[in-house]
Amino acid sequence: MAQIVSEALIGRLADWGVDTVFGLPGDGINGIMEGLRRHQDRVRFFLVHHEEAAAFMATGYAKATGKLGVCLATSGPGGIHLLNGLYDAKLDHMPVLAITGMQETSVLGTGYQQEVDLAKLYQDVAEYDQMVYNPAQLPTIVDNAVRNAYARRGVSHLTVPNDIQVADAGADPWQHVAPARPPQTAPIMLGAPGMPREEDLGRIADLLADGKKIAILAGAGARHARDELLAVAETLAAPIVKTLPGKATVPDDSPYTTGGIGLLGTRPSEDLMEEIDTLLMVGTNFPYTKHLPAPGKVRVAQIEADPVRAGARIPTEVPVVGDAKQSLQGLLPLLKQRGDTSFLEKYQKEMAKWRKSMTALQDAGRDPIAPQYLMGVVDELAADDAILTCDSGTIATWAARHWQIRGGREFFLSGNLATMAPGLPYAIGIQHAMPGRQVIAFVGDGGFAMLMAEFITAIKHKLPVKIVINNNNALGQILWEQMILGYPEYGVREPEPFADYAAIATANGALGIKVERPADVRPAVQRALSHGGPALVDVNVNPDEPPLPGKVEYDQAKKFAQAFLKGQPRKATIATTLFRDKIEQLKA
Ligand SMILES: Cc1ncc(C[n+]2csc(CCOP(=O)(O)OP(=O)(O)O)c2C)c(N)n1
Ligand SMILES: [Mg+2]
Repeated sequence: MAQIVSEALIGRLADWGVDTVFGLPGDGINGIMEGLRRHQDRVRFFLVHHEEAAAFMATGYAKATGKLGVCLATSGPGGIHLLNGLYDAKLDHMPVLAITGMQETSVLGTGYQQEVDLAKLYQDVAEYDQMVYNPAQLPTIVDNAVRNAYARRGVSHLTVPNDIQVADAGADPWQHVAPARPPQTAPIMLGAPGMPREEDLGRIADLLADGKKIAILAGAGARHARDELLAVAETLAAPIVKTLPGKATVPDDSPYTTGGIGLLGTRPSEDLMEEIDTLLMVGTNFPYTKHLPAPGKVRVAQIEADPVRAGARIPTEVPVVGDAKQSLQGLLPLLKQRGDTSFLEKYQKEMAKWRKSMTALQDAGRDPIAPQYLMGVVDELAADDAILTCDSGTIATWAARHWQIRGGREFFLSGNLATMAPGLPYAIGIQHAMPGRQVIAFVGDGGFAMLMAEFITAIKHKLPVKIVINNNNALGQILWEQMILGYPEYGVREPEPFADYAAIATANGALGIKVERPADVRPAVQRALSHGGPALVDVNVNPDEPPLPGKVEYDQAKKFAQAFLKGQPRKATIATTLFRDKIEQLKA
């Protein structure tokens, strides 16, 4: 049997080490499906229910493994569905390849059924965006797409017309007019060197030597540099602040961290940012600049892998281009050990207080169930190397504060796109890549409902993911945002009764548990975590529990009060919850 183009395409992906393609077939990719069928011993086709989820799975897979994630969708609607997941990859700098189908070349431009110019549509999302016009472009075009995704840490897109998909591989139908041979490359690439220039490291060391009150801000780009971060923090006696995507950089109980930053961060981190004179940023492009020191107030050094982003966020005296781990390794011998640890100790004391006040909110006695308690129970019962995925919403605040990184634990969410719904598909993509790990998705009812068919995907693929739904019957995050803006909430609560998502699990042969009473939370989570297959715990929580910032500004409190005056519904229950939170924290 002669090799077809799609076979060459999939074979080349296998040569690059691709083992899985997440996708959903259609008449625009039947040829590519045949390529996958012929290579099924090398590359697994992973069937999903929605292409958006396929793109999230590929992104989650890339986030957890560091390897290229690949997703596949048909022409027109399928390609359109991929986009949100692809933007998640783009904004969080993950190597992902999207393959789409295209109408056959003879009808292009005629308004044929499902004709959407996907190369044009993907122009903004993709670093490398190419239609295949001629079988002779293969497999070089695959090499270029993969190399671009890795090197530029982003999305590559290949769209292949139907007729080309099934053409003979290597066919070259036209007369050549260019002074070039048909392209031929190899499936190899070498990443950029990670060690910065000696003199750049020296400049950071000098800047840090002058600092009296130093903080380190660590992001997702420093996830592989835990030992080095801790060693630098110890040497400088400087606390480490973590961005949310960088939560797993160092353990939450480390004496060297003040935890998160921003709206869902900790109060000590906020205070620290106000007090420091020197900031060392490592592997982060933290976008919420209001939570960083005002421009000119501190001296800044930044270690960043991408020259485009080094020094791009706040005025930076010493931008250094390099890999976080290697750069810190190179920097360490240049640093002098600090004798005076009083600054660090001050924040260690603040953190001890903060931790107590957070634990106080994990109150088992609250009815309705406190979301902090739910997250606290998951945290307590999960394995030391569990992977938690999360959605955008109040859940991100509960996870940021009550999911503790320890041991080999990991944490993944949509950091920069902050989209709803990736938690479940991330968990599936990651569980597929790491069958031995405990993978838990902590998601909102809103985010879960968007892509809930993928729980059926997990059941069908026999993936033992654990889903915990923080069901507040609302788009909770937005409710609080509206109030902080000074307006009463509008259009953010679902009509009662609360939906029963556990029933979907049970009806399809998985473990599903609906929890409505505080006393049932612990046994339910315990049962789900020890269950051998996929499990879903759907917990009705208090819909009136506000995710307050670590440090409430006067203006925020004023706006909150204004919303109350303008007719905020459920004022009484919200006020009671707030009051109880305060009392618990004071008692602690
Ligand atoms: C695709 C998408 N639509 C809308 C938003 C705006 N948004 C952010 S969080 C949120 C609420 C999410 O609700 P849910 O998943 O139930 O979580 P909760 O905040 O209630 O914990 C919304 C609507 C978004 N980030 N992404
Ligand atoms: Mg909700």
